Amino acid sequence: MWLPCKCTTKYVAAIRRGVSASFLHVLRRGRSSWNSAAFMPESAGFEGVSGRDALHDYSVSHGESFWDAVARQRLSWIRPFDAVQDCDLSQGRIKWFEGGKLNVSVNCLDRHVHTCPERVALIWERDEQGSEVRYTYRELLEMTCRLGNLLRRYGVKKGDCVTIYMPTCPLAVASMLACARIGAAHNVVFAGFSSEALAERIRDAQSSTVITVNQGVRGGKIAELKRTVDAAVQSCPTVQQVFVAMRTEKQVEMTDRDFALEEEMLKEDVVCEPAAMDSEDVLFLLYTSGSTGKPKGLVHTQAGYLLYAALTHRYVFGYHDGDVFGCVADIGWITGHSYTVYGPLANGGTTVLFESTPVYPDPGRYWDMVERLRINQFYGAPTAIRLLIKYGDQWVKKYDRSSLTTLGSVGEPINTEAWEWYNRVVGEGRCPVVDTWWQTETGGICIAPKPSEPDAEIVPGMAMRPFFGIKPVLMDTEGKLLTSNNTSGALCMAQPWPGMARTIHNNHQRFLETYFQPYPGYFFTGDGAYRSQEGYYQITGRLDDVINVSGHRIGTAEIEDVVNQCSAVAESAVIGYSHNIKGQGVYAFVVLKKGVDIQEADLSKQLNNMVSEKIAKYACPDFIQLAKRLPKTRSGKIMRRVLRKVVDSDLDGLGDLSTLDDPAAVQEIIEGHEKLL
Ligand code: 6R9
Repeated sequence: MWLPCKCTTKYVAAIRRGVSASFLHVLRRGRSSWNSAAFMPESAGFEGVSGRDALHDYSVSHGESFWDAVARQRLSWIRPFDAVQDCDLSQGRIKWFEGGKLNVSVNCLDRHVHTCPERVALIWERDEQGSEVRYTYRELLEMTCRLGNLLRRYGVKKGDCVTIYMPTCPLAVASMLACARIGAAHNVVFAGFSSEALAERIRDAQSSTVITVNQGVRGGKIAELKRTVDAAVQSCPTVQQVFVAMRTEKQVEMTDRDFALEEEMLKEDVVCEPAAMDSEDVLFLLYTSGSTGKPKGLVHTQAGYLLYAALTHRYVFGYHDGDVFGCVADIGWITGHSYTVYGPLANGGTTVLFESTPVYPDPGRYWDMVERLRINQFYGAPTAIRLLIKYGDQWVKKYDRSSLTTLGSVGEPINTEAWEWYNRVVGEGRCPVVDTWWQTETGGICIAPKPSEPDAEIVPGMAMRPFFGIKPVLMDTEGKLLTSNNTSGALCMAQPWPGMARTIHNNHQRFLETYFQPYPGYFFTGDGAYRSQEGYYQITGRLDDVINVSGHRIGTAEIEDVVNQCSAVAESAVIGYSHNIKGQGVYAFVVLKKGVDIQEADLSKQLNNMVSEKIAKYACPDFIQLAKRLPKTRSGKIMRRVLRKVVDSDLDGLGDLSTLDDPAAVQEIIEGHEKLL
């Protein structure tokens, strides 16, 4: 694996000499605006606005001038934008900062190299505890430039899409930034996905180039990532080259199409001219699950996404220059994109790349890391917190956590017990716990307790306050706006914001249908929420057939698709059920084909193998219940609502069963469920 080299200062020298006039102009502007430490209201001239709530009101009622000022201040532009926004939610049209030109990698790297080249950008917390490696901004820029030049040499152009199938590591970050530098889009695929899931994403993105590692190392276990890529690219005719980085010493089989990444990088120059990108050019695709059909490649663009990631990173977590930010999410998810990579780097921060698991080599791993790296803001998932609670407080208390100032939570609702433990045991009651609600679609955090006035209350388990520029609303089942407080409904957004996704790759129609048609004029999140008497938001969970297993989003339809491919299976219905560690677990109802005789243990083995091969391990069913038939409506639709109630043991809540084709099916399902427990 590429290690930092202390001797090359060529890039810094090049910057000082002046790489190109326009480029230096960008750097100077970046520096001067960057150092204005004060938050927006006064410095940007929002007259008469003081305090957090007034600023929030202003950001919503004067969105144009708010985002105009923030975008000019926070980003370094090659060419300033002509218009702040051209959005119409009723049409699903979202455009920000048109006419502007910029380069995201310049914003994340060069401007910091110009002012403080030796500041640490990345701390790679390798799986092997205590072997962390630091990379300065200068080193990360060099790595990025070499990679950018390499991609260019292999024909990757502006507008192409590079698939990155790597664990969280510096070369993965440099690969993302190298794409941004030359104007290619990236498509990071979570390295836990199977070869089929990877192939599907490569094909949809039509990548000519894949970047991977020989092997991954996580929790002391080896994952044969190159082998997974080999299997995937067999069904991906667009792939022309695969670059393979060496995470371990192990030599892997290389074909004519494969190239050793580090060796190739050594041939490249450390200066790489950044492409001037339009604000609305694609920065990346990221595939995520929906309630129906195949995973969708959500598209994020350059300026709006970066601005929103940077702003939320700074203000939700109270990030200050010199802090160490520890987001433990994998870069394969949006959290890794926005809060391991883009937000912190745009802010010139020091960001931790966590390669391991919360329990490796023991359940003290996170807190040992906090002590060793002096982490100030820690950002993790409730599922890990719930897991760690089980092991006891001693694993936390063993380590010095005095560096911590803020604790973040993301990915799923955080239950009160987990919130209290995080707050009391991990944070010693001195660190605000920020439960952050957002989605791949939203690009960055939309609802969180911070920023707020210093002494403002935080209610356990509540995401609470909309971020600047965010206007959440609740809708009833008829699509009417719920205006009062102390009410629940479908969570929608009434106004566009710069970080929101622009489309689904190759399927704009699906984008419109999923997010903009359910409540015309609004962006529909797919989640339900409760608004308290005080006006605070609490997320109650998905309203569609998407479930959340250990913070990983998965459509039940995707799992059913695989289960139904099993030769013994006639049909199936998959639902989520409440699981005390994972948040939700996977429960599959399976109807066998007539005449099939199979042991339940064999069926379970077969289905687990199939799901982990076709999707990923986390999507495997925890329970498989055999059923003679599934409860259906007269029009043949499976009544999942009934199945959910049975599994939640809420038989009083079964509701109206009059549309059922055959009510006896429900009784059978209830009996089968009781037997399984
Ligand atoms: C960032 C991320 C999005 C879905 C989202 C919601 C759930 C995320 C949450 C939360 C309750 C929170 N979710 N954060 N639910 N409280 N703080 O996780 O993106 O993978 O796209 O998942 O996750 O259901 O709709 P993504």
